[in-house]
Amino acid sequence: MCPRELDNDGDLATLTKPETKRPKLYKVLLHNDDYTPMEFVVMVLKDFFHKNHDEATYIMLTVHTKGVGLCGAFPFSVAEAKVTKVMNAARKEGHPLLCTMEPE
Ligand code: TYC
Repeated sequence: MCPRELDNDGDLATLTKPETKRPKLYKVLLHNDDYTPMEFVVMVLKDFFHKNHDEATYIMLTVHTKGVGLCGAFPFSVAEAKVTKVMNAARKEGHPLLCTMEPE
């Protein structure tokens, strides 16, 4: 709805300032486990999150040492699709890798 205010005549005046709504974003997270190979996690970060080799390696090592790491932040349906693709790829290869999303 357009924002409105009362002008000094008491009429309704429509403000011209456009509403700029930022879409709500969801963080996609990778979680550490003891079994998923490091190379598989690097591949996931390159193929599904468009990271280069150095970025992917850095994020993978962050997850490995700290337990969790950020892959990126996306609108809900994009984040949901990425989580599904990562989990399907991991299960297909028999890895227990966990990928989750949460509001930013
Ligand atoms: N900890 C795993 C290993 O030592 C590597 C790993 C990194 C697993 C990141 C999951 O999200 C992960 N093989």
